[in-house]
Amino acid sequence: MAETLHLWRNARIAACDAAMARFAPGALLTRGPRIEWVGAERDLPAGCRPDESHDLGGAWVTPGLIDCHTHLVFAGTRAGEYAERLLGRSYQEIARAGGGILSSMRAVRAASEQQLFDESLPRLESLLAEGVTTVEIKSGYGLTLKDEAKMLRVARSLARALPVTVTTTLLAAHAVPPEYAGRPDAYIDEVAAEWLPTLHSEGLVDAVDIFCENVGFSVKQAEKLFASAARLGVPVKMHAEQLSNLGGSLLAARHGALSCDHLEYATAAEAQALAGAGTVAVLLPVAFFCLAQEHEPPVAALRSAGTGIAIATDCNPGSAPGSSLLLAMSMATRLFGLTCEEALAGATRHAARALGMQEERGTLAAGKAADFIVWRIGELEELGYWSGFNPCRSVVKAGRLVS
Ligand code: DI6
Ligand code: FE
Repeated sequence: MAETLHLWRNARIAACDAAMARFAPGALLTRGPRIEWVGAERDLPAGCRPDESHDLGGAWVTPGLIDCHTHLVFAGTRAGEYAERLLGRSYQEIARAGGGILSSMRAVRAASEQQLFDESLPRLESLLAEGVTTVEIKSGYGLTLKDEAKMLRVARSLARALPVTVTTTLLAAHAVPPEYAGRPDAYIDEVAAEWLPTLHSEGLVDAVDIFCENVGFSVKQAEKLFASAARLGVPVKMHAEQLSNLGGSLLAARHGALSCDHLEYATAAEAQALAGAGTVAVLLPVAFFCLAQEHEPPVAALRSAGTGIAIATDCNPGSAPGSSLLLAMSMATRLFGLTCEEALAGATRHAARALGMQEERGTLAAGKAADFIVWRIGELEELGYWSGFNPCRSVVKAGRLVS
């Protein structure tokens, strides 16, 4: 049976493509889960006979937002550590004393798969409610083969529970687990040689990531992991230059990583290298804010190098306890100096590239997924302006109105 043709008309459309094209009044034609046509209403294909027509009343429409960096599957919170940080203890001090990521690890290991799912679901619901239709979810709090698999399976089940596309990233290289204390090289060898191939063969891994940092792993260790990923054809990503500069981003560029994330301490030369490799710079302003960081990412250098800049929540219990991409976009404008338009492109087109999904998502164009959002806003710049208010009116996921 032919799939139903839907016309969504009388909209102000922000395609979020490279030209940031706008159509007003604009229209979209969708057939099943795909966009068939998008443009100005007066250019609608002659003789088009939609099965259903929806008048959007002049509302703004953008692609479904994409949160390309989250750790949203976790158990418990680290509110106690936050209180300590407010009193002056640093994130690194807490990590070195066995708290931080290892404290979330203990909570995740102790949680059943169902508990982990139940605790994580509201965070994904919160993203969906504000127009996020694609989310990347990392593991990294299990730190055993069994518990990393548990986290990744929960990420997959969340995708079945809600109308959100989920991509999974193996971040076993997040911290050295107690079983390998003092032996980070042995741990990376195990992850590279055993865990990654096993979890990949189970269909649980869409990409691999590593926390390259003075409290995380070295560039050399990252290289080992990336070599294993390359053998399996798994794309790589990297947390780099967040708290210090180890030069991980240069390795990420050499390996053609999908994205390099954080980058507060990155240099202009590193921005250039990322641009040359087509690696997206993912900025995470909520973590910057919650860690009270002062060293800003080199936005001017990224811009002039032409590096794609994506914005994500980094939703995690330690450095970014929150689940609002709209807030992250607003923080990206105020804290990092992005324009509202750059923040919107960062949560759509560039975020899609950071996940290797640019052929299917991130812009409104014929052939792409019919994921789009109808907003209750008067000006497009309100996306990037509201700081703790959600103007999402409706979500269309794969051609279906889901909220
Ligand atoms: N960088 C981050 O911002 C998160 N992980 C990472 O590598 C923080 C994770 C945490 O503190 O739980
Ligand atoms: Fe992160």
